[in-house]
Amino acid sequence: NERYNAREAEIRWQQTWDTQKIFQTQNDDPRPKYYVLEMFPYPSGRIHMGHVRNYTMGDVVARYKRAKGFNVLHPMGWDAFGMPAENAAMQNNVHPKDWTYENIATMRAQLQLMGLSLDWDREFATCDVDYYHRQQMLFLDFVDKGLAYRKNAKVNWDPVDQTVLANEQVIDGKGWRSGAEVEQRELTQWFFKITDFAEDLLAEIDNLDRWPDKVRLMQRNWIGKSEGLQVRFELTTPAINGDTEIEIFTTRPDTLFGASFMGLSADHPLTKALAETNPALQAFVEECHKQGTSAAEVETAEKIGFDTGLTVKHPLDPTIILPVYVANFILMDYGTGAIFACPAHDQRDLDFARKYNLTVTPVVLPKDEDAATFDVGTEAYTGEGTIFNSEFLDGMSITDAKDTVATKLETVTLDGKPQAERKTQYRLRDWGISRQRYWGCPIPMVHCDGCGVVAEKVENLPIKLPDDINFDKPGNPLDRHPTWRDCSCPKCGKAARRETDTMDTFVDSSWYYARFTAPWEDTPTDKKAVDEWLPVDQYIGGVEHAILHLLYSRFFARAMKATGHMTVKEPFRGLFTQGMVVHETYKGEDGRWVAPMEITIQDQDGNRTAKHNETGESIAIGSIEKMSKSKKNTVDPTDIIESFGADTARWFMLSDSPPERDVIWTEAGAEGAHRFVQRIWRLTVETSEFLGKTPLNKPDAFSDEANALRKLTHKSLVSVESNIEQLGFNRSVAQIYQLVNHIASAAKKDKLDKDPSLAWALDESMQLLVLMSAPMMPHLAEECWIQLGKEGLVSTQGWPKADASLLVEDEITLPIQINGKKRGEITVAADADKATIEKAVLASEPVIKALDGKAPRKVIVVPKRIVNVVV
Ligand code: ANZ
Ligand code: ZN
Repeated sequence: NERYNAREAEIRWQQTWDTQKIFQTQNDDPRPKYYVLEMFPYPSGRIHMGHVRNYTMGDVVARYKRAKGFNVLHPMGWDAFGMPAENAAMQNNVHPKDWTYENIATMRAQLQLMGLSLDWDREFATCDVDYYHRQQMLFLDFVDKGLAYRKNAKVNWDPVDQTVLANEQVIDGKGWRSGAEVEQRELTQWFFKITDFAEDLLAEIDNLDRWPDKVRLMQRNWIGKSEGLQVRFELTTPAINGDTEIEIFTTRPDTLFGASFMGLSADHPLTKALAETNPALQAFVEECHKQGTSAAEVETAEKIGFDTGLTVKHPLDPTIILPVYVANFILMDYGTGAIFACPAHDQRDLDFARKYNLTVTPVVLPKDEDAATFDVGTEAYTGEGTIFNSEFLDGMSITDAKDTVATKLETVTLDGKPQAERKTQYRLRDWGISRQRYWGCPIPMVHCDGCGVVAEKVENLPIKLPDDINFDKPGNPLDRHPTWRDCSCPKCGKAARRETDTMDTFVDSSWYYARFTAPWEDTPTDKKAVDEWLPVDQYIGGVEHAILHLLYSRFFARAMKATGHMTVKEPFRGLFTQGMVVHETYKGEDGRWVAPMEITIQDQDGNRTAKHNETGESIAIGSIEKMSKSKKNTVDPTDIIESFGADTARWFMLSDSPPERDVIWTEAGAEGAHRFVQRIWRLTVETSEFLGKTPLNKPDAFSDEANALRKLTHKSLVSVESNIEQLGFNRSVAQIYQLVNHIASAAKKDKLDKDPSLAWALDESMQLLVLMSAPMMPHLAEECWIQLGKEGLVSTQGWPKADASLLVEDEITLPIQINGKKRGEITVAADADKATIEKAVLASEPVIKALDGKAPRKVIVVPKRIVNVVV
């Protein structure tokens, strides 16, 4: 028996699919549409196993849906702008563009080896001028609608690299590359007005019922809606900087009587005004600015404060006077940048109060605590309870107290206005998209001395990135380019300068799914096509993109709707987040990481030891970790495809774990998958030899064995189908393993010679096996199809229909009870009548034993349920 040469066959089939263009999708097609999309890759250099897993899953869905009669859109592209290309340029003196397109070429070739049913005619990279040209058109439309705007914002500034850093690029307050202390600077930046959609983005999460719950929760938390009260506190001193009051935002007005101090952000206007005449405060503000800007950093930094000497009156009891501090844990861009602090019930306030010896008055009494003795200690109490120490609020629940305070302060007036106002706050901030980088989409705006900031004319687009740039100095090469910045003002025609900021790469990935629907269009979308295809029916990718990428895409859909580029506002109907690919780690005697390829593992009765292939040293087998270059525990997909073929890699990726969980890549597992590929091939060759290639006539009656084979086959078909529908690929795989075992036991020459009905059933089983495993192992399926003498390509066959008559269970198993206790089981025909069941039960072993020769007192048969014998 010749072995299946996967490599040879796979390349042959890939060529066939390609020349017949069977995965090319037309937009106007009467069939129902299905859009399946995997998160497109960043062209980092080579594909990794995570890509293999992601794209295999998408491909199974695409192939299956195609077989089910859908017009399937399954495109691929490249998320191609970003920092690594510039880093490569600086380190290896290669142009970011060359680096990127070379990586794309390598990775495209690697992906093509996987046999993915992609429409490569729709491929694009986000760094293609053609793509970013349309992104610039969108930007201008957003500016027009007020969805893109410019404002001052605090940024992390790296004084050595002379660049703005993203929050993730600041580590322990230092620039990730330069190691220099990062400064907070105010810079004018471009923003997208995502906050306009905060409520809608939040509300629509309820309808995303085909998204994982954890992702929906993360989206909700990120948007962070808080309902609270904005309250004005009157200063006891004359006006400062024209102000006679401080306005705060609180979500806990019920705790007002527990207030111990007021807190101002270091960037609060009042702080700024006071600092002008107070050098100590000025120094404190500068100290605060050394801290990172991210909320996480603010949260974890040690709480420090500065007593301004100012005091305010308590809004509910003017006899209570509170001191005003500037504190480092108060953000200027949330609420009003000022708070009242209630240390007993807020941890940050408590840490602060303990440090500066401020009063701590509990006002919420937990159930089972005594008002006289309750003390919060070092842990603020944030749970439920009854209000106490709070005058007229005493005895109320938190909810009632909140409402009572709000209602009361709404009616009190201060300076002719209500002292408080109910207010909804969102944590979500507008999206700052300015990057001082070269390798990104240029922002198509112009700075004119006469006219200010002016939008470039759409007919002057694209604003192309210059090719002749220098990375000899830190900072943005566009700023230093000798001529690129020069332009004429679109409004007055005088000499002007281009904006040199480029867009955050998250912008590029926020609408690529829409572009795929008509990537050839001169406009960003073809309205008809995009409305036809969107939403994406199944989106698949890593959970690391669960927040920003998805939120930005949801914003973009809404903004594109507002600017007339599409009608659908939720881009992804179904979302699936796959688990990671993990692998054992290995270390040499000197503690260095060693790659799986460098070692050989021996397994003696489960006791595994490893040796280095070259040095012979013994290798320590370590924990199982996410595949990463730093730990050397990666396996190169191309190596696997070269030794085993793509179908093996695909099959193994789907087989072991549920797709949402991590899958452990093991050499033994890959070999096992490969053996299974070979087994199917052997079975195909054998059955085709036994059966010949001429079609057999369907027999009028089937033997028991033939019937059993047919039943399992049709049951498997239904199970594989419903599991693919639910993305439970591992269950589909398990079902196919079971079916193949059964087929192998039937595919015996001696049996087939005697039983022509079994021969027909076997032929049917093989045919259905091939069709149902094709989404997972498409090349093998094509090869087997030919070997079985079938016509056409598997890839263009419809999904087979199971024979319903074979799906009904014709036998059922009933429990036997004797005097009400279960004593055994009996299997009878599903349609057996009471008399037949009773006869069979009385002849069964446990009943004979229990009766011991006597007659039963009573036999109760509940058909299809249970039999009870009373002795
Ligand atoms: C008094 C209070 C008492 C508060 C208490 C909490 C507990 P969320 O739920 O996240 O919206 N806060 C308001 N503005 C702030 C800012 N700019 N920087 C830092 N903290 C700020 O949080 C709202 C709560 O966070 C507000 O309610 C306020 O403290 C604080 F027992 O007011 B609270
Ligand atoms: Zn001008």
